[in-house]
Amino acid sequence: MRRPPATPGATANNLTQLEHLALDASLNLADGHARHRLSRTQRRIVDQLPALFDEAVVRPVDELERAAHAAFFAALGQHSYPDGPDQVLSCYASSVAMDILARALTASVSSVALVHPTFDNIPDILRGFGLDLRPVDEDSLHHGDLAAAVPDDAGCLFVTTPNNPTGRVLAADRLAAAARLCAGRDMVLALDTSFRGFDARARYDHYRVLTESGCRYVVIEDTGKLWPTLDLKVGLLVSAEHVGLPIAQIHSDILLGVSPFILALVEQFALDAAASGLAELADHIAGNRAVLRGILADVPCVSFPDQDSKVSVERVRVHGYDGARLWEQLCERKVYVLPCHQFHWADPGSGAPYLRVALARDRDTVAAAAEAIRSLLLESQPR
Ligand code: EGV
Repeated sequence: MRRPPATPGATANNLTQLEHLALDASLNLADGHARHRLSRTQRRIVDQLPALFDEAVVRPVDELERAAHAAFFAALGQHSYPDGPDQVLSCYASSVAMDILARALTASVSSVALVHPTFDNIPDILRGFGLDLRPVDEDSLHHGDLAAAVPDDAGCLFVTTPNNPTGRVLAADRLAAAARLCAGRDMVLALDTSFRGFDARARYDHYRVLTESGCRYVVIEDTGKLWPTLDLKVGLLVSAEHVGLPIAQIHSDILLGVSPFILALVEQFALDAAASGLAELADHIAGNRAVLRGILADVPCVSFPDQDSKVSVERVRVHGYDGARLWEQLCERKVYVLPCHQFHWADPGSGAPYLRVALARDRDTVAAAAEAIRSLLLESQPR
């Protein structure tokens, strides 16, 4: 069931509730899920679904799961991923992996240092299990003294990389520094890498860096943002052998395993991604980003703060406007994007001047939404 947004503003709802409102709209640029047309080679996989189903019936589940994991990690450059017992756990979605991680953390951790801003379901899930949150400004992860930026009473540092919505990628040397810091303080280092498929700079071998540091790491990987498979997807919960958290136990409380059919589908899409799919996807997203920026280029109050971003969402800065008010006005015109207050989970006001526009859509959808945003901005006054 869809719940209408609470009045007066959009800030009373979480981002997913706002995404829900948009699900059946033709101009749905709200959620970060992949909703563009299948590529030619992806279409060929979908044409083979009955055969894939039959294969999933007979192939041993353990073998299917290993094959899906191997194909996925290879496509994303994660060659040193751990393959010991329970080190890669498949989940229905990355949010389920997040939920399991949060619950596992409560066994020994009371506060989490979390990147700010980031998608709101991460702080919401962590808080939901009673964890205290300490914001770590995104900039301070990338430059300057990391030890000073990460509160030393936190038991876990959590970083989304590439970040959602900014697209910022933690470089290898900064990941190594974070991993060393966490190893030295015996903190858990947790990463959400759901958007790494969009950005080659996020595809260096993270597991090599993490393993070399000796830190207790957890990584949440995701197929859900990458491929337009109607939310047939898996989230992977990956952890160091010595992570010291009851992750496998809690995973087994929640599920026995994901569907072997979906694992078989993930294997095929990952093989396609490695062959040509990631490059095609990057081109498609870059083209959509150029269309959005081009159509809004001459609107005086608009700028694009994430110049380097390659991920499938784009922030639009609307100088002098309130993003929540614009979001409402766009909803009235049946154009759905996201306001950004909720991404700024520790300081919602700092998200006010931004909208987030999803780019994993067909080109004409992005163009039509961009035209609607342009018209609205040109005819209305800043607040
Ligand atoms: C994004 C949807 C959940 C989430 C969307 C997302 N919300 N899982 N509560 O998948 O960027 O739109 O991450």
